[in-house]
Amino acid sequence: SSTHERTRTGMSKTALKQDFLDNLFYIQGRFREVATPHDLYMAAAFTTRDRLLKRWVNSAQVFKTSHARTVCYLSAEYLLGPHLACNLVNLGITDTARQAGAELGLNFDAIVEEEEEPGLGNGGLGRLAACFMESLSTCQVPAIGYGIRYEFGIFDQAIEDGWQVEKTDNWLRNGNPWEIPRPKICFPVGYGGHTESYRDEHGQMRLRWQPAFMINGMAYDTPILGYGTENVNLLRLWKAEASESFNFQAFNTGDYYGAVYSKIEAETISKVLYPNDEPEIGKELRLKQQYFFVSCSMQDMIRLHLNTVGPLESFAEKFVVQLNDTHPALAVVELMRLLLDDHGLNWEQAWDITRHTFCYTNHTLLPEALETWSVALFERLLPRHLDLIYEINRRFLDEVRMRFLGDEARVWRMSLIAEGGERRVRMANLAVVGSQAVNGVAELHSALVKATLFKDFAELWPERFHNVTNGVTPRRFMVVANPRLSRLITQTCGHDAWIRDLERLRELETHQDDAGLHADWRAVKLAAKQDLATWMQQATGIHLDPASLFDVQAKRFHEYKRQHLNILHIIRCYQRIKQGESQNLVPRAFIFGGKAAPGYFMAKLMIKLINAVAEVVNNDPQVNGWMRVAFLPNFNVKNGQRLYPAADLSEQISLAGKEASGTGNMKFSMNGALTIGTLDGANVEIREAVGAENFFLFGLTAEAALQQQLTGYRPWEYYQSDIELKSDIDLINSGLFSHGDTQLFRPLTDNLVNHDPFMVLADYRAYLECQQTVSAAYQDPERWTRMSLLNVARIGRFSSDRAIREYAEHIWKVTPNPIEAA
Ligand code: 26M
Repeated sequence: SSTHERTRTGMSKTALKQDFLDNLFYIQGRFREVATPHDLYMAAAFTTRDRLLKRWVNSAQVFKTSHARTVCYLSAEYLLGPHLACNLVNLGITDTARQAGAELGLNFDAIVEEEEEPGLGNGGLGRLAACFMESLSTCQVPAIGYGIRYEFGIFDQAIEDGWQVEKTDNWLRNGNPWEIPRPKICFPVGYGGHTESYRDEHGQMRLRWQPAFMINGMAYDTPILGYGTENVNLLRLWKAEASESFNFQAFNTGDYYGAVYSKIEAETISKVLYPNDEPEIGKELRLKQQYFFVSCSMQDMIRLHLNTVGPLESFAEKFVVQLNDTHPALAVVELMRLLLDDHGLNWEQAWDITRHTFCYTNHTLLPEALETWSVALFERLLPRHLDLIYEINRRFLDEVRMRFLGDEARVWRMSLIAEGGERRVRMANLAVVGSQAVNGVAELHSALVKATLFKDFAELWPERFHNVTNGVTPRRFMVVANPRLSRLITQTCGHDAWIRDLERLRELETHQDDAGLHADWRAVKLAAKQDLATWMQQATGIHLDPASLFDVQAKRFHEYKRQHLNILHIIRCYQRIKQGESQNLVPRAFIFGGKAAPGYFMAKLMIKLINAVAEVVNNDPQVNGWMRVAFLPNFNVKNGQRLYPAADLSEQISLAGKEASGTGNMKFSMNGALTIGTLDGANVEIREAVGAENFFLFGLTAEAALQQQLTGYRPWEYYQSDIELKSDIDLINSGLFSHGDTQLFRPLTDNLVNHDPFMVLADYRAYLECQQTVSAAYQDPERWTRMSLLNVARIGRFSSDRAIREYAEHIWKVTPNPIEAA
């Protein structure tokens, strides 16, 4: 009861109301009558944060004394999305907070809507890190997430004249109530300079690095609470700052303005997130960023270890470090440097610890996406690390030579340094050599990792390779994004245990033919579509009919994801309707969302084409009863949460073998969308889980695609022989969608006809035919509803809780560490 509750931590409605008003007054300096929507949001956020902090301090105290083995997740990206609604769900006080708000005369949804999301990631890889942090806490695994506190996250996308325009994401402008600055948790990070030898106190010759300049990394901590647990883990993001002593005294005596300039220069290191699919940009600053956060994180772990456990010999028992792609792979070298140069261990000791500390996840096989750094850049920026890489490589290649006598071609392929042409450091090889476990993110992807990218390594160390299929958190993507569906599921199952144990959704199967449930299920979907239509109308002015089939493709723009295959189908529908062949169609709303890397011309042209086709289609009264095309601007976590619940059909149409996993596919399916997809990434496993009869499959297999590429793929033959395909491409070239400009989309159409690296034309016919089976299925609402219901009932495996449990058991060897309420 409220009278016994302490202020700031009480969970009753009375306590929430009182503390909300207190926070409004003492933190925002406002009272109800003059508070802005932002003031109200801040007061709600602080009221929620207070409850988190109590659990956090409690968790920290327990972990400190229990010496629990701790997972450190190293990721250059965390695409967190808004915190408030998810934290309320995980605290279990959403309804109480809503009532408290109502009694204060506040609009709860408007307050939640006010939050500006931290978009510190590009797409799948960054969002996966965020889902994993939430599931680590839910699964009660002690963990720290380390990353960069970018001042500007992923750009905001505006659409002007159909083109993508990038706007800076100034997410910190109004303050961030979820982070706690830790000015005293601060580490020096060096760059440049040279390596020198010296004699230590025992007369031993040793090496050390004399950097040319130093900066500091300061910690900003965000608490991450699990669902229905008392466990709170830590997300620790580093901000770059000038190191005062270095710049102001040693170098810039008397040069005040020079000192200020070097301060600005230091701070640029954590200034902005880079797009991951930009061909060649800001190379040097990106390497500086990677080293910056890796160095701070490893120093922090060593500090924690010395403060709690003690001797560094046991470092790998206390910590296991997961490398989220190769962006943090320098951590392998940095830990070696710290152990050797700063803590006096010998090579064998240091390498043994290092090798047992790291694990590495690969997220893509695309050759253009594999990170390499020129040796020259490395030498200039990180000379000591380059020396260490050479020594790691020398010892490693000796091992290869011993195993495969006389196979010098293999040695070349496996070397950490690519030779011939400009010499480059291969970060993926470094990550594999420095890790005890390597994993792909879906079964197909993990198999391809072993068979192609890391074939030589899998032959040398077969036991090192694993699969852990990705997952997503049902708290954000079901409970928060789709409260209506969540309520219906809870009602139908008679419990809400599915939220923590997603396999229990299977209990819905017993109701698969329940007509009442079917009607409710359709009503829930319709309401979500109405919400999206309302939002779309005000965001774009485009009217969507909630009765039509919502056909959605939302993901980063990339040729391999084949948004242009989807556009060709739209153009085909348009032509069929114009020609009076609408008999097999159903009314559809084609909805797109996604950002293109600012320097990726072809991806930006795809966005322009969608908007160009939309303009013609949406203004043609002859087809408007049948189709609409809409581009939802600025697809991010928040907008994703509007989109997933409203989708009937989820487009997962990448060329087989190219999408490592995909996670949007899981989010759509969890919300009752059916998938049209290729046998790529996690689609394969989703189809197995939900049943082939509840999944619209089309297209080449990864094997067939590879085979056809090897024997010579000739896209123009498809173009010449399929008259509908030819007419769709010709219609683009006719200028119909570009006010008569016949050249605008030429780079795209020429590429398709002449090169088509992702085999759009090879899969065109199969895709159209599959879309016809979709339309037919949609015309039978009972059947469609049953399929939708079975998708949800059988999607439990794709919870990120399951993924985290697999990492914990097979890769990290950690066990849950439940925290008791304080
Ligand atoms: C780089 C340069 C030019 C073109 C493309 C790239 C590029 C492509 C992919 C760079 C990085 C890429 O991968 C990073 C990434 O985000 N991978 C995604 O990781 C998700 C989580 O595991 C998976 O679900 C996605 O399938 C995978 O694409």
